[in-house]
Amino acid sequence: MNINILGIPMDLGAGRRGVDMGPSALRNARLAQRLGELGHSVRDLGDVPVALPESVDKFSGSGLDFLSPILDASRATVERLRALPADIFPITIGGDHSIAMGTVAGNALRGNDRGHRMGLIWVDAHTDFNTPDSSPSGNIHGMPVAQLCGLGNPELASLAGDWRLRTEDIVMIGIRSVDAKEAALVREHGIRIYTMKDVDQLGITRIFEETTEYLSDVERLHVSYDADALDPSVTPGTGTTVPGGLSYREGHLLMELLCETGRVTSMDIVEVNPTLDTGNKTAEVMVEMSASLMGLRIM
Ligand code: DIR
Ligand code: MN
Ligand code: MN
Ligand code: MN
Repeated sequence: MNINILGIPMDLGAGRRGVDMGPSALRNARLAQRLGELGHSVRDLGDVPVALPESVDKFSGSGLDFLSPILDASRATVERLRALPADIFPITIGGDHSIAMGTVAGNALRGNDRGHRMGLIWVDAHTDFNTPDSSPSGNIHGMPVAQLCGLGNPELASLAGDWRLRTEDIVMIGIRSVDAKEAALVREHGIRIYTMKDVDQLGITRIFEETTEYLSDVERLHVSYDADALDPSVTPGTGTTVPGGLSYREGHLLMELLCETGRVTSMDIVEVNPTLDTGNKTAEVMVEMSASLMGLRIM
């Protein structure tokens, strides 16, 4: 496969600094080399420019912290991705999870200006379905899925023009932290959610089977993998750890099973924060997760 890596060193959407170093940490953990060893042809496109918080006005947008520079970086992400040929598998590396507004929009528009029907597998401790009205933190990294569905801020909602992610084309796995008003929103919009209770009770294999069946009609399939989906003992280097997450093997198994379907067309790795890490452990684990999705086999 032809894989393109695109870095988005964004920490404007998160409450803690340092997640902008995620792309460097993942490159340092030999992301491109690891995927190359699996037989892929890998190209690193470098980084999308993202403003430094020190260099911009935090309150320049309408009511949301760092709205203007997040819009700029998201628009640049959309343009980079939509220009890629259809046979490329993009791996976008963050950066906080606000980058997914641009990555999902850009991948949806790739090869189709009106936008493909896109399935989204959101692997995360959080549902990231806040709107500016529901969010207790005001951090945009807690809002990307709602924004992609057209809720919330109108400028963030129209990164792909009129294209919208359909609420019935989303599956979330690993969930264990949802804000009160956010919970009402995900229920109202009927988002398919597998909490950690479901992971314990059903197991990853059953969840995978239900997920692929549920998303059987989509044209493209994007996996957005937040490092905090995994248990903090596995990925300590991330800004909003929540105990009781996916085990190392559960994280891998999900990627291995998704790989076997041959249906996944793009991926994000987000929320790797080396300033909170033990060595470069979290980046190393996330590189292995992406290798599993891209064909790594034990034997
Ligand atoms: C929280 C945290 N729900 C918020 N979200 C995070 O700020 O909206 N998502 N950390 O990954
Ligand atoms: Mn997230
Ligand atoms: Mn999260
Ligand atoms: Mn369906």
